[in-house]
Amino acid sequence: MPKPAMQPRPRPSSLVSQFAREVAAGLTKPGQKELPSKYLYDSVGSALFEVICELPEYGLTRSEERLLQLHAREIVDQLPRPVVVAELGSGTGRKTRLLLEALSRWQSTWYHPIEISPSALAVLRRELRDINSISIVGFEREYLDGLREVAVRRSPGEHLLVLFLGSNIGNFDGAAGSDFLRDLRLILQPGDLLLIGTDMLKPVQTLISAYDDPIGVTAAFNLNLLARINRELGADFNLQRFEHLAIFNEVTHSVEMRLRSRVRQKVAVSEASISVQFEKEETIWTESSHKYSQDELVSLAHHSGFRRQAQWMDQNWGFAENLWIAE
Ligand code: AVI
Repeated sequence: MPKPAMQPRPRPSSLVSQFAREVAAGLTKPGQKELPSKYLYDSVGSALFEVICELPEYGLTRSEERLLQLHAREIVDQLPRPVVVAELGSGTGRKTRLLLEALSRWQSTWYHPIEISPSALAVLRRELRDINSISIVGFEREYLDGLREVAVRRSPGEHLLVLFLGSNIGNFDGAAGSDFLRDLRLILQPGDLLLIGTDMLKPVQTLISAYDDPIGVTAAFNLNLLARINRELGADFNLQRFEHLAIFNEVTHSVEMRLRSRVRQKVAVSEASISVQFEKEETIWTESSHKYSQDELVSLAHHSGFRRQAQWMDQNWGFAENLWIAE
């Protein structure tokens, strides 16, 4: 496979205007107002998310790390060789390191993080560069665009392992999660693998504490989205007039983060050329975090064109690492 040093993203005409368009669409939508959760992660939001992962109430990240600490070797033993690794959304690389170190014991490996944020890619390259026999080439792309590039560049006989850790799949709303996995599967060849982390259903109070922590880090993470719109799109959200809310939706099995207006108010977003009326207690839906059951995982794999090869479960928190093979 030809190995470029770095694959920067082709710049769309204006990223700001895409942000402005999506904010305008979400805030002027009839009925429930919404903002896309991908915009939670500017540099402040990403830093706050790192803190969330350390909170005692948010067990998800530690749970997955425990699983990989315990089972990375077993996971690697299940893989065909030679294998190229692509990762959707890279995080800090702490969990990925566990897998790459196990892999590096039996082959030299190309590792391709796919990530929209150039700074996150740079951090990852720095964090993982000391692992023996691992060559890192990042792709500054949307997930599936990046994966397509990795897939076309592989050499004949090379298998692909896609990492999609951290239950990031749970942040796709409703059917979008399985649609995404089906699209992902279409990029792969039979026998390629997907290692996908999923947070499992658990008692509602545990979930609410995880998404509405007592020291307010998650609240800051959520409110930062409004602050970001102020900074980047010249809006005049008064953050004191909104509050963070985490609710469990019993129908969709998702924790929903919302921002609730404390008062009746009007907000202008100058770059989006809109002025939005909020009623007292009206909410903006900012993120859904789906929680899975075992049955659901079986049918999700099946409907997206995979077969479950293995699963490792952390019973302590309730998190599953699933290895699926493309059929
Ligand atoms: C990134 N994602 C899997 C996190 C989650 O748990 O859904 C984002 C998050 N939102 C609030 N806390 C954490």
